[in-house]
Amino acid sequence: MGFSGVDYFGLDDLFTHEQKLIRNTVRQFVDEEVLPIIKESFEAGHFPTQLIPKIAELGLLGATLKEYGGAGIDAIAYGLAMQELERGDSGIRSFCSVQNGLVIYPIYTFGSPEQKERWLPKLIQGEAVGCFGLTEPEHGSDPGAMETVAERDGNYFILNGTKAWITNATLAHVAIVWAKLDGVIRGFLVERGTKGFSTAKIEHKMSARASDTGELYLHDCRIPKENLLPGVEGLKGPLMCLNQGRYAIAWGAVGAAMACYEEAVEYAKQRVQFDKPIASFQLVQEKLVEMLTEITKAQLVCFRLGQLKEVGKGKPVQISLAKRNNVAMALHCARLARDILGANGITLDYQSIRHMLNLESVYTLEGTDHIQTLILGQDITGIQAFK
Ligand code: TGC
Ligand code: FAD
Repeated sequence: MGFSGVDYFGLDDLFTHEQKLIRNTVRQFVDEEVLPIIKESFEAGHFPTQLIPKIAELGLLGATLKEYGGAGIDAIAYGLAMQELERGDSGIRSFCSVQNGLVIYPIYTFGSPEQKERWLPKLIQGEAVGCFGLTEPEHGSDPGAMETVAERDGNYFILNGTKAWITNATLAHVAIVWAKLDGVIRGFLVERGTKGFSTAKIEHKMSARASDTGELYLHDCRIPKENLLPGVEGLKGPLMCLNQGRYAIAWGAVGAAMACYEEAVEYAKQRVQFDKPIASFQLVQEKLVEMLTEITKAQLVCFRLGQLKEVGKGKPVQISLAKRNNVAMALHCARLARDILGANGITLDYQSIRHMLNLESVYTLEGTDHIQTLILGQDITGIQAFK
């Protein structure tokens, strides 16, 4: 039987017919196409590339765009789709939300007409994959200190630097590379095959194993001057992209938590100890109540955030609150579920440990839990505590 959802507060009554249709379609895709293969992908440490055409066919790439072949769905429908994808695995949501928020979004928002024509249709149809190079080996939470540089050379730019921990790195046909030009952060489109540009997979990860994570190397990499994203200067360019990515993660984390909750409830009802299902013990019930309560609160945060985003009123600080709360919530739920499953909970025959391990990455990426905390602290007090 497929996943029937977790909806304790009747949120389904608030979703439109179209939002539910999209959610249910992605839910079915995850049940039929992701869950049967994800254990092998995770164990092998490979992103299941065979899913890319199907993800594109579902309209999940460029999903909120109305142009260039995008499906033009609303912010809540998009959030629900991310929720369902991450119910399958964080790696599937990552693939999709990086392609959308960190590649299609900056090309659409900051790109030239020629850049849009060249890349958006292919990225939306899943014929091309993109990645987003902001983090460097020595600069993660503080990307403003990046060392990657671009220099002008006639009709070209020469790029030098290294980007680390980049999702979709080795799959990507095009990388959005953020680098300093005359000391100012700018975005550049670097195409695979360009001399001086190479990528390598990061091996031995114990988290996000079904996601492609790698490094980008730029060594005297010469790109045409037309590959500069003309529409933005400064750190606000990549940070605007991160608003999109963090929004997707806030919803995705709910999906991961739902998967763990469902698994824990089913397991607790059938697992017998001391001649009783473990679900009959108060300590186990308390954990299930904690999970359901936290999932419900996170769903309400997402729903309201989605409403605000749809009318252009979602503030970056509200997105930070949702990312921070929902990822910590999901990690907590995954650990509780893993505990309820006892020893069985440490095997990949169940989902909770996979989600738990993935969520350790999600806690760090797109701005760590601390960074989201300090973004909110600054908003509350007016005092910046990063530096
Ligand atoms: P700060 O001086 O605060 O800001 C620089 C400029 O940016 C503006 N700004 C924003 N604009 C849009 N959206 C936001 N959320 C913004 N936050 C700030 C700001 O107004 C300013 O504009 P202007 O015009 O005055 O220049 O910058 P700071 O250097 O003090 O840094 C602030 C801080 C620490 C919050 C920021 O650097 C940060 O968020 N750090 C975390 C880095 C991060 O999140 N990296 C993620 C990399 S990508 C990734 O992880 C993908 S994972 C794949 C997956 O999703 O699975
Ligand atoms: P650091 O910044 O070194 O932080 C280490 C610790 O110090 C953390 O606990 C942090 O919260 C804390 N800390 C740092 N500064 C402060 C402070 N001022 N106050 C309090 N605590 C602080 N990046 C990309 O650009 N593109 C991608 O596609 C991408 N995908 C990723 C995929 C995965 C699976 C992972 C794990 C990471 C990915 N990242 C990507 C990188 C990610 O964004 C960074 O890991 C993240 O921003 C944190 O940077 P860091 O790992 O260098 O940690």
